[in-house]
Amino acid sequence: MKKQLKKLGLSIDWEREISTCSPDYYKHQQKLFLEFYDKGLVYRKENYVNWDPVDQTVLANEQVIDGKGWRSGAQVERKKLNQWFFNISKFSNELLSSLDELVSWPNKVKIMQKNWIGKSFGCEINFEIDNTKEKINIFTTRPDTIFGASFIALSVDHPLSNNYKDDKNFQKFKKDCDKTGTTEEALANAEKLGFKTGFLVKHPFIQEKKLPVYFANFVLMDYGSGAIFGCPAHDQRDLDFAHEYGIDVIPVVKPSNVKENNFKIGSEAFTDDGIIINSSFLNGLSVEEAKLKIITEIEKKSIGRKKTNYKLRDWGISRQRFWGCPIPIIYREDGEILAVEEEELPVKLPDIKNFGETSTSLNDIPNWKETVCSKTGMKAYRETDTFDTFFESSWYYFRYCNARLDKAFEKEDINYWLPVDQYIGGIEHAILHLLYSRFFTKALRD
Ligand code: ANZ
Repeated sequence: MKKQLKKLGLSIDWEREISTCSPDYYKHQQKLFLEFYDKGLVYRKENYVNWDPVDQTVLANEQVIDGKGWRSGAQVERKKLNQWFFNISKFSNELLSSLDELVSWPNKVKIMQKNWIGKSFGCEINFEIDNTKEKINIFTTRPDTIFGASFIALSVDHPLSNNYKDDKNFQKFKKDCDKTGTTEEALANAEKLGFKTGFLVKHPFIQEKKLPVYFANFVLMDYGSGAIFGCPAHDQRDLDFAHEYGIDVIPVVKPSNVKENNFKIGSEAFTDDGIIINSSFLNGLSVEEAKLKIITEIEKKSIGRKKTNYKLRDWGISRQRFWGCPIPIIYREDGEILAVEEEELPVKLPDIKNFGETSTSLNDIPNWKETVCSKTGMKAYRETDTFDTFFESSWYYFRYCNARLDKAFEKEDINYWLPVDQYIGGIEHAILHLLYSRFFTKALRD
């Protein structure tokens, strides 16, 4: 590539050339990671991932095509793995509001980022479980449809599932759900699966009315509270589910130009704006008016409150492959998880010929993996996952400002050269590289 660029006669200052795969570059990156770790911007969590059972690796959402791995064609599964995360969601609101300052950015990119961050206004409502003191907390953006609620649906990982730990039918149901993948799109398009619990909840505004509680495959645990009230007449997923399980469909919004008696819900939910019907004190209001009124009532009754949610998830940065930048963490035999001492950086990759032909995991190299804790002399092993390579591209523009500096970068150089005048890259970077790099700048500032 370099030869070709030279032949093209491009006027490039090769003094500033960097190689992100070289320890000269990634030693700074490992240090940055440890600084983020110190400041609480990095954490480790067990989380569901897209798992390709043939290639034995995690796949990003973009690498799952129609539920199958892009390389192997294998059915992707939901699997729980311990992963390292950057706390990018801490910056959701700032990443959204400061889009306005990016006056030279293409509108298309800004809109994509806005949608990806996905700010949702709505409210939380607590539903009381019948015959117990327990409550189920749900998140909704359509509290105006509360009188059309006909069931509650929970994620299979909702805490209430503990009641079904030993139930064989529930375990089988959960296994079936694992085959659906983890993306919102996959869940929306998948066949709707439910498991009926023995619980009923009380409707907060209709006396004596009780709603059945299901576990359902289309409810995500890591959005809102992992629980919803279903209003089949006005949400397509809820409607598909209701038809599958014989649940009531109660229309509570009608188009303004159609008479109430003539309005019927068939196989399509009505999701447009309209006039509220069948809803006691909300009747006759518009959707927006009804939202405000019902939230006031909910807050008055102390059964919930206004709530803003974001779609943006934390950035999972662990990859199960040998060729990335090693994550500078050790696991000590006494169970402690420790950052590698700064003097010991960089943690380099092992130099092994033909590596990757039989295994693609550092986990298979015992003499690299096994180490000792320099403080205590106790045995330890290294983190064998490597960083997502988007980490490298999250800060190269800082490094270009002074590419031979001992430390990662210097404020003075950055203030002189940045921001970037022109960026050339495909639209596929809109919600990846171009979002991660904005997060990075803000995190480094903090
Ligand atoms: C009742 C309702 C009635 C809803 C209706 C929609 C239409 P956004 O934020 O735009 O995605 N929801 C909430 N948490 C969920 C979860 N963890 N997994 C799956 N779905 C979830 O939309 C929020 C809506 O998505 C919420 O509003 C909830 O369904 C559902 F006529 O509540 B709604």
